[in-house]
Amino acid sequence: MTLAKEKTLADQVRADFPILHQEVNGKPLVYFDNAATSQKPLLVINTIRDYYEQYNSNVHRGVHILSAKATDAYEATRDKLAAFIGAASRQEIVFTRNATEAINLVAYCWGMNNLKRGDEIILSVMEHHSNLVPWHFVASKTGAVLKFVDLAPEETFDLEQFKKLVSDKTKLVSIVHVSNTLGCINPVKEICEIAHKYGAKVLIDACQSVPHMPINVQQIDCDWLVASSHKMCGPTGIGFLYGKLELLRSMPPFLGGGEMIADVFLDRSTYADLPHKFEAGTPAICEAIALGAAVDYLNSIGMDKIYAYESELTGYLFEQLGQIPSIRIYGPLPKIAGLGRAALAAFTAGDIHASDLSTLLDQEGVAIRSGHHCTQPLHRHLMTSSTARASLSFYNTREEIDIFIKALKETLDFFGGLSS
Ligand code: 7TS
Repeated sequence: MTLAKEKTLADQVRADFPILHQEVNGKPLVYFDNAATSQKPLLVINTIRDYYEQYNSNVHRGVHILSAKATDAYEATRDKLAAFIGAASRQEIVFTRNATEAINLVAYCWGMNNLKRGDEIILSVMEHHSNLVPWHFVASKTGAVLKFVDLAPEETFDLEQFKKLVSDKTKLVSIVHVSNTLGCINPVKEICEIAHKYGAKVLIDACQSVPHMPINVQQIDCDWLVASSHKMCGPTGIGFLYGKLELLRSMPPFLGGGEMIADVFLDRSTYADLPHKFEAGTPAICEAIALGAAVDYLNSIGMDKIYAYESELTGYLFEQLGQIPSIRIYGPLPKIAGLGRAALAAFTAGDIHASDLSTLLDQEGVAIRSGHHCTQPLHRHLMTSSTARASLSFYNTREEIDIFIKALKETLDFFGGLSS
């Protein structure tokens, strides 16, 4: 008896992603740039079309039916997000433009108001520029001092060094959950526990974790958490900030204008309750509603299932890349990562420039990213100016990894036989 090949998760979902079914440079597209942005399923695309065709309207202001419908759908996403990340209250979810804006919101509304000369902010060397530059602003304005957690020998977050760095002077720890370059999954629960012993607040940059694994903010016990819709099957132009209720209450508004007020007089104003206090002006209504559809879509698959499938793909990717001797992958190997490893590999091959690798792979229909991936300090630390990065999602397949590896080997051979 021959058993039919079992359908993988990717086999089950690929039809939901129209963009994947095209040729690029005459070759079937292999989209391996998911850490930069994910592709969008039909449910999200149709939600956007339905909104503009059927109920485009401003929110929170009209009593007419279209406005009521738009408001309900917009606010429903807040409930969906709160449930998706395990928040205690829908008021703890603030819509922002993206994760970058969410970090800036915390930097301006909390950092600028609560930090003073000599206070310490702990970041790590693997942070995305979005989780560095806002703290540069805060440090230069308040006199707070930035401290950095290094890499452990396996190129993971050095928890032991963090334990030595944290002290009564530490007021904030702002750390990435999954590095977009190293792929390591950082021990955020432990980081929060340690930081809280010293009374420090913790912000988690969950851009690369929320789309790929189950997240529960109450279990992690972080004070804030940020993510971007466009990396989690939703549209661009919207992201969110989670913050503990009392903490958000204690923070002054970010931007002033309509939507965020209770009463306005000529010379002063009072502010709306959470979360509207932080959502000035007409928001990204359609984008928020479509983000709700993205959450529905991810839930319909199940984040456990997504994580398990992507972990299996990661194992295969590493097995295949590991057979090419000239490839140096940054970050931990999947089996020694402890907490696991995200489905991405940033790598170099001898002294071939990463952008040459990505350009030649593009000729074969394989989309990867090259550059510093907005982690320039990390690249400096690793003593390379750029890396090539293949980043996977649950709709990618082993067959696509085979195409990528074949194209990569051919590219390396083109540059002088570095494939074996
Ligand atoms: N934090 C991390 C860990 C990220 O990976 C990114 C985007 C951001 C923050 C910023 O997200 P945004 O939506 O506010 O721009 N990372 C990448 C990347 O790896 N390639 O392109 C964007």
